[in-house]
Amino acid sequence: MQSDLFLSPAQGLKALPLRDARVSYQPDWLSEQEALTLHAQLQQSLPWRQDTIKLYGKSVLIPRLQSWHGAAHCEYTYSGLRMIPHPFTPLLDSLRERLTLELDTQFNCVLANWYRDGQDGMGLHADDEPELGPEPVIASISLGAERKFSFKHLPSGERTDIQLANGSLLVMAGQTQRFYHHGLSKTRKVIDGRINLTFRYIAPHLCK
Ligand SMILES: O=C(O)CCC(=O)C(=O)O
Ligand SMILES: [Mn+2]
Repeated sequence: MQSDLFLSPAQGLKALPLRDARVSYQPDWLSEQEALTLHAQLQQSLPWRQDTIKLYGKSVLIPRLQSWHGAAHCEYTYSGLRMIPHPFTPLLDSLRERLTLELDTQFNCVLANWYRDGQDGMGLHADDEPELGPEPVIASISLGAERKFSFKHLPSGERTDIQLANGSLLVMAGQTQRFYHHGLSKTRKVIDGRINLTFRYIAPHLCK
């Protein structure tokens, strides 16, 4: 059983009023300066790659750069892309340790996304790959430019938008991935970069 501790207001996380979901948010998990420093360090040090996916038979570059880190068994298939993990770097590991302590939840992999400006984004999707298990806890840290993050409630089509601040933490848990899609829409208004880290747990026994 995953703990409910991460919803504790004492830690600064506040539950968002989304039905059928468990989502909580803290705008200032890191200070603005810490977050900008981390953004610069990660931008320089991670082995970023820009993958291509097939769309209607054509190869297209995905609109962001990515870097996948985790335990050796954490191979991850995402939009048809098979990703082999790089090891955790000391920086990523220190964030993982803090999240584990504060959320009382284990994480063994992290997807880093670098959106170079507002023209980069991520389409609506659910993080519902079988290797994440039925009710994954996903801890998402935002560094750099503030961007609009959207939830779409699948049964009703209702959309809820939230601005993800520099230094913020968003936690999705419970049935969120079953009842919602989420994504980061593109915008001409944002010219600065943003790095997002989504920490996850892949159970060894659920790997193919
Ligand atoms: O950049 C974000 O805030 C979202 C990233 C995301 O949904 C993902 O990596 O699956
Ligand atoms: Mn996602």
